[in-house]
Amino acid sequence: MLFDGFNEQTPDVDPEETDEWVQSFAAVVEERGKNRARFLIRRLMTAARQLQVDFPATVSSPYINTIAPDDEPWFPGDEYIERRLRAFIRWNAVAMVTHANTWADGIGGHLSTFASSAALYDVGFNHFWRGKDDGKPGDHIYIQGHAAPGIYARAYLDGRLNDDDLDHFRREIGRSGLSSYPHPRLMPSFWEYPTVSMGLGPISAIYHARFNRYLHHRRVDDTSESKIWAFVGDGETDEPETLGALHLAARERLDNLIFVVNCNLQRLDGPVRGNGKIIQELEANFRGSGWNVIKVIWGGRWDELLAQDVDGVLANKMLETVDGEYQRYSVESGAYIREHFFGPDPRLRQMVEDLSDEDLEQLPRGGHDYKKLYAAYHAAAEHEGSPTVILTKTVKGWTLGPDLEARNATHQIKKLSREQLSIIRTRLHLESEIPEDFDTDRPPYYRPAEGSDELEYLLARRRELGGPLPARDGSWRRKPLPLPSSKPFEEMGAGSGGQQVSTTMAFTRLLRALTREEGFGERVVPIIPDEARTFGMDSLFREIGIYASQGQLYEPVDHDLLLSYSERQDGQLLEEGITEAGALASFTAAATSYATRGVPMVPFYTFYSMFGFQRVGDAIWSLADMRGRGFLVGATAGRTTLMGEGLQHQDGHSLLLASAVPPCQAYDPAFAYELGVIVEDGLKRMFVDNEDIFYYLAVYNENYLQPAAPSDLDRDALLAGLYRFAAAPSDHSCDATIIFSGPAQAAARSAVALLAENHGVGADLWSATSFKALRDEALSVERQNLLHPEDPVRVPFVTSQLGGGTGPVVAVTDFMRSVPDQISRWVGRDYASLGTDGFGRSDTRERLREHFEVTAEHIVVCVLARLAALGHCERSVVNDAIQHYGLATEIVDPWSTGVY
Ligand SMILES: Cc1ncc(C[n+]2csc(CCOP(=O)(O)OP(=O)(O)O)c2C)c(N)n1
Ligand SMILES: [Mg+2]
Repeated sequence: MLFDGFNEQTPDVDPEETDEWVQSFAAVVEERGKNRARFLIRRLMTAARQLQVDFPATVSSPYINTIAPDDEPWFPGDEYIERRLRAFIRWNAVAMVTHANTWADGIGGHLSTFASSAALYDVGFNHFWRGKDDGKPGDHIYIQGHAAPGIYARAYLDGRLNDDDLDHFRREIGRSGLSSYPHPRLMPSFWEYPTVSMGLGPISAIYHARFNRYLHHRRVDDTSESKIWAFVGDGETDEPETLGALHLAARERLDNLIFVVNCNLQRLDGPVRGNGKIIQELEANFRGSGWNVIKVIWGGRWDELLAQDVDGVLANKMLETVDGEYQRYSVESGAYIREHFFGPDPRLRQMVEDLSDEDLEQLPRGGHDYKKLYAAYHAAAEHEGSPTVILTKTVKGWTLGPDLEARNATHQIKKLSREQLSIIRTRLHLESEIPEDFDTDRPPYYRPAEGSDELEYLLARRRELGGPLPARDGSWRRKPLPLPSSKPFEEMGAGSGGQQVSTTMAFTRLLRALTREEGFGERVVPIIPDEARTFGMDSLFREIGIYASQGQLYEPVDHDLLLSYSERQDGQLLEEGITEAGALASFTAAATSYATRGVPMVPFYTFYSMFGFQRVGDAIWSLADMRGRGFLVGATAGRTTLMGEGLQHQDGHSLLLASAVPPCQAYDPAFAYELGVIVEDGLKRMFVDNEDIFYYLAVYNENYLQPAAPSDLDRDALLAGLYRFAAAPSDHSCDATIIFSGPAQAAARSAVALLAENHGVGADLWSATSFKALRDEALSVERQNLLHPEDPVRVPFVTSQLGGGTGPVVAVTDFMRSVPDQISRWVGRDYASLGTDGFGRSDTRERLREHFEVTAEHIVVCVLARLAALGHCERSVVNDAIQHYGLATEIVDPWSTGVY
């Protein structure tokens, strides 16, 4: 029994009529076969649509092109010249990679990805993608990372790269060479979007398209003329990030977004879906998610065959054949294809009777047929109301000859033999351009002469479309960003008076104040993945509005409350829901808007610190590559400060992970005024000095009195990572120094008092706002001293700061000890650290701090132990203190002690 919720529960008003329809359908199946039956159902559905009878869309269609030949628009290009140009580009890409691997065997580079997608790019470059001339931002193109050689090869033709540049593919040290993949960090005026970490390109493209809408709806920037085109590998669609946000694109009706999936049926090791059909699978996924799907499977020469397919047997065979077999047909002879594809069914065999074996070998796939591609791109660009995906079938390694085309190893082949190169030369009809006796190790590049038809055509196409692509550098139209007044930062500097406030609350206050700043406020982009209430940010909902492309179509349940949930088309807050990957992609779009659109935006993305670097670390790396600017705010930080939540939530290592990301400015402020100084300086560094850096700020949820900034605050030292918070109390027999970060300030301050009162030790107190900054500076000084022995020796900042004190230095933070240990080499004094290594636990703050041995008493004992080790006091003093404070001495968490 087949259950169908609709049929089961809807009364049949005319069972007789229903029966007639069902019987006739059964008769069609019986007499004319299943293909005819399928055809009729599809026709009925089309008719229903035409008569405006709503019907849920089916998720898959036959394995043929979506656009019928009769519906293809006229192709406006010069086919001959375009094919010639494509041949030059193909050849130059091969020559460049081959040459690189002669220079350094094993240096790598990819041939087969671009070979499969050359036409996909050319049709876009020649006919669709708008450049950035005349101060326009143009279209945004996410290029498959492994197709980079082909993009360089085109830039060589349009004159942006020369022979020397191509000779420096994958040779970046010493001279700016061509990066292996799209890396804006390495080629900042060329590449815009790093795509080579699979999955990040597609999700970034989706959120970028949504961010363009956001800019438009908020009237910050007119984005109506720009489309986002994202090229995706079919293997890449296995990444959860690739398909994970499709629903958002459909829900937001992002018709400014076009995906092109290069379905060459192969990934690195072998077939993507040998036993299935990746195009059909993706069609169902995209259609089910609400996308417009255009399939470009067959090249033009198949049209005649399909036109003869009155019984639908060819379409059926196409549908039944699995991808593993299609891959095989790409490498087999025409005779084999005749035998195995057309052969088994006499009707099919007859269909190709007049075609030679050679003809059969040359029945191309849709992704190599630029007219089919043109039709698809045209339809996609015109489509309204939803995003479009073009699923296009290609052959991996196309035109690279029998050793590479569709071979399982093709992805990894980097260097070609003379014979292989000769085959390509012939296949591309380059006998007159490339001499027969070309140098195998260094095949020549080919650029048509100035004034030649080909070059003129290529340049004219790009001129018409607004200049060459890819190109990055928003300075061509940069809208200035006026900085906020000093008022919001002065508020931070004033402290919290008698009120106990957490640094998260202080941050929220600062963010709110920044959004109100005349001229600056509108560029602030607060981003939250469904945790606003946790961070006390729900106050922003009503005030600045939550962005919703359709506004608010309902009256919210809390409409009568002051902080009601307020969605608006011009809302400023991006409430992303539970998707850190999506929120980070959103942040990336905002953080790079200064370059991609010439409109600097200032994103503040606030998240559970545990679900930042650990969860989406690769996306943050990509943000760094893209030279993103903005503030990542890791809230509820600290392994003991976030009490109750336990092992999965308590973060004691995000600062360590942040320390691995070069441009990331990782700060761990203890007080509101520190936060204010850091943010104020950050805005200046990123948006006035144009430094391509971003910030990571750890903020916490422990409430305490926020002191006012000391009148003699050394701002430069605070920003450099370490400043003296308090001098040691006077009248003591021994000296020591205690360094704290973040909420460890309380224990550190108490420890100072205990040391003075109970042990006669005077400790001065320092706040370390950034161990990363201290380490980075020390490393550069160290290098300077190493390689410039004749120059006066320079002293790292951290050494000079602590050098004035005596006795041991003890650092304590709510992070694992590796964070403060980053500076140990340069402290210049006896150095020990306390921290929260190991897994978190659910308990109260106090008990957690006892467990991790970071209480004031533990700090005291640590200071005494170091003093004893230095011979400044008796060892018995330490033992007495342990007894006095009742510290546990047994091992309860071997992970935190380093036993393992
Ligand atoms: C996150 C990530 N994992 C693995 C890789 C290594 N890798 C590079 S290319 C590739 C295969 C790509 O296949 P597909 O997406 O089908 O692209 P094609 O080259 O076939 O067009 C893999 C696994 C990567 N670049 N990124
Ligand atoms: Mg592939």
